[in-house]
Amino acid sequence: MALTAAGVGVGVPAHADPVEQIPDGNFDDGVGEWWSTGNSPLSIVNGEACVPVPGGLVNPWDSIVGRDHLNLTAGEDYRLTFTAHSTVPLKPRILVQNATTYLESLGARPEEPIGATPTAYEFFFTAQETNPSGQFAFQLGGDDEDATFCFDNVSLVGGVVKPPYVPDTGPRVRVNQVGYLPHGPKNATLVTDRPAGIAFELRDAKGKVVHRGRSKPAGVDASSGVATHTISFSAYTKAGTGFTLVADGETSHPFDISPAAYDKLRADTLSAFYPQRSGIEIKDSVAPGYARPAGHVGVAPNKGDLSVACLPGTCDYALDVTGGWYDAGDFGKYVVNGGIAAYQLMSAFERTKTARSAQADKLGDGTVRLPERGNGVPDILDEARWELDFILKMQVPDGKPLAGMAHHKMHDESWAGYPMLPSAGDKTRYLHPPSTAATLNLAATAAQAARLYAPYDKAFATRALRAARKAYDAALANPALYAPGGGDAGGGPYDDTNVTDEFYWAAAELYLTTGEKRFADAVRASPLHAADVWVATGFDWQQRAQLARLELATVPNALPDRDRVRRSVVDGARRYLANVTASPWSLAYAPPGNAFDWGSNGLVLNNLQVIATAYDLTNDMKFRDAVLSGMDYLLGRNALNRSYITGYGEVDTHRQYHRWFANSIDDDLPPPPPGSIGGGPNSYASTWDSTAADKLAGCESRPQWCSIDDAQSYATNEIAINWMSTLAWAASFVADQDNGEAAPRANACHVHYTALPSGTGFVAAVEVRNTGPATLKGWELTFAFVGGQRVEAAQGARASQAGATVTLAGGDQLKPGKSLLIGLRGTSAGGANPAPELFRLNGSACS
Ligand code: 9MR
Repeated sequence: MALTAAGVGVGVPAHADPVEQIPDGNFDDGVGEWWSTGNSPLSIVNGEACVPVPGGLVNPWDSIVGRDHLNLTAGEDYRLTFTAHSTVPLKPRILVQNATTYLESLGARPEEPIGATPTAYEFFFTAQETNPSGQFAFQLGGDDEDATFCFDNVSLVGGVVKPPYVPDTGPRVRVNQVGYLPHGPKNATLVTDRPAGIAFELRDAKGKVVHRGRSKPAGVDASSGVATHTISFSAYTKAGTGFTLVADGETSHPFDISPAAYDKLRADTLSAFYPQRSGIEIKDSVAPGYARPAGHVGVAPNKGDLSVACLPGTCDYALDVTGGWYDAGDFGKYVVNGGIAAYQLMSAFERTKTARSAQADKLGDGTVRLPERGNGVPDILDEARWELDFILKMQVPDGKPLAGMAHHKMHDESWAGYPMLPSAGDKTRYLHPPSTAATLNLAATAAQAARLYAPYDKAFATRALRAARKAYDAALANPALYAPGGGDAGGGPYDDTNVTDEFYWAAAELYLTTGEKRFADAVRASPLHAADVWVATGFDWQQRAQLARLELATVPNALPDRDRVRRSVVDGARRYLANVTASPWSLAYAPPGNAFDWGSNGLVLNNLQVIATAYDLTNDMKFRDAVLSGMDYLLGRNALNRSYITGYGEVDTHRQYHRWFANSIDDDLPPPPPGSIGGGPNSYASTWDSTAADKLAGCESRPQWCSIDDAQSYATNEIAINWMSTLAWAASFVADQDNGEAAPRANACHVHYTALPSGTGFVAAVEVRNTGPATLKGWELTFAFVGGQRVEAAQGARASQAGATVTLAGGDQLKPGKSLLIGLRGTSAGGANPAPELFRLNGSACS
């Protein structure tokens, strides 16, 4: 097994006399037993060994310098140390292996390239066999440029056990390393076991103290296992960059106080989906640095996805299932996880129609780096469409057994190599049998899509709704087809044996889109409709009842018990808010038994979505503040002092587990795109992946420590679409909060909207009252339709419509206390035609 550890630690001697295996490693007496390939002649320069490394070599082993005759003992622990530098940055392979069979006891690369500054390196490993013909080697080939590589003080000592992994957690003052909104909450955490509060200072970029206060002791919380104080500096509201907090002799990482703290994050997280796409060439012009050939479009060595057969013996057809997003760092595509991710992007968009603080223009066309930019469709919908088209392709065709159901997933027959570009995958891929859960994911997301895409692509909306209905009926006819659990070869199981929640969610989406009694009845008959769904574990790909509640609460509809539904969301949000308040880290997640699940970062964010929705429903600032504080945890205010979002924060996570963003393993590959997020702390990690087993064993008692920024740790550090989608939702919400000032109260106007069916369309009366103190000279009323409605004509206003958004304008004065009546004639897309609930008069929200 190869273990890497760059940088120098202190070995713990296990035997009195560690035996030096490389006595000629300091080159005091010349080259000794060292040898090198003919193209890299070894010479001694200033007491060091140096070799020229020609540029343009194909393989690492095309230039080697090494030493044979190491005497290794199986099972014994060794420490390898050396110093090295190079005229051109190089990441050589560092090997201790059998000189004949090449069985590796150590196979490592330095984490960062070896550059001009002589640097000390240290690696620990366990010998894989007893053999007197062990070999140490640097394999140096592969760079484009000629280099000179020099090294010295090579030592290989047996009987030295690797010291335990201790992450570098930096200063004990922990902040949101990205920033705080000027008028938002500003909290930090000080790691200290001092019994009483102590003084802290906020310093500006020049080091000047701009604010002072005292910390509050907060005890030892279960998630971190460390003693903390909390620090609040919300009273300071001036914008600036490069602030630091100083307390207990420690200075925090720098951060900003800025109204724009989250604008870039909103665009980056959404732009990170494009390089995750299957079935399309990724263009450098769209995503600089991420160009790669299309994956899985039938070009060798790929085998797929144009005609993918079922697992042998499970069906007699093959489907074109090209497109969609790869699930994570693997090449699999799974309907249930695609479903929650597509839902979350569509929900972030739909929120612009219903939430007062939402900024629709920030999610419009031209806001995200993707190839469809400029096509007149909001970019976030273009991105979600990439997945929706794939999900629809997973539906069993008419005339086949289980027609209308959705195949659970498709993936390679065994795990692909790591790292690897999608276009290089050479495994056979199979469709796995249909499942009720996947089918209901198709029904729910296709129904949601039908109403959201109707203003932009009627044909797609119609097709999506037809597929959704067919899927829902197929699921009713096959209500208990469960995907098998357990370790599948080549893909994750995403198994789920309770689909009552998926039924509830699918019925809710179908009801919201169609308004049909059948679906309203199904919603109200669901045992989950009145149940307490706000479990401490939070919602995820397996638990969806919460999505039904969030949707029924926020998307305009005529459900008789809608008020109760809304109250239930607020009740749930109170619970997650209580987590934020109780945690010295403002952590929104407090799972039962302190057991952090796989992808806890996603669960933190899902809980923040619930809290944010309560803010949208109530305008109660305590919910909004909890979301903003809740983001602190992900951006560095945590036990590891590390931001989980790539490219954000002083110390960010950037070595996530991912096959084609694995720059830390292969520098021909890019790092994860900015705005990426991996799973994060996972209490069970050390029983899953070997990096976690090696470095994180025992972390369960303080789960915030169960995470490592290592490209081998899939259990704690893998990027996945469902964690990206929840970050996208939350990033959009927090970016909407601008400088953090309380939203103006919606008391300047009141709108009453009533619609009646008429012929193939509807007529509506819109009464607008100016309830503010000022006379409006010229007015403009805007609102968005939930479905495919279109205004055909208006009386009493000039009407125009872009996408779903309607603008009604007039030149008359509108005096305080006076009303206007506008008549509308419109066409509905044939679905639900609920009254819009969010109106803005001259830009301000009405009540
Ligand atoms: O996030 C998933 C987690 O909830 C499951 O327990 C685990 C096992 O089914 O799988 C996780 O998802 C992985 C999926 O199975 C395969 N693609 C990568 C996903 C993230 O690690």
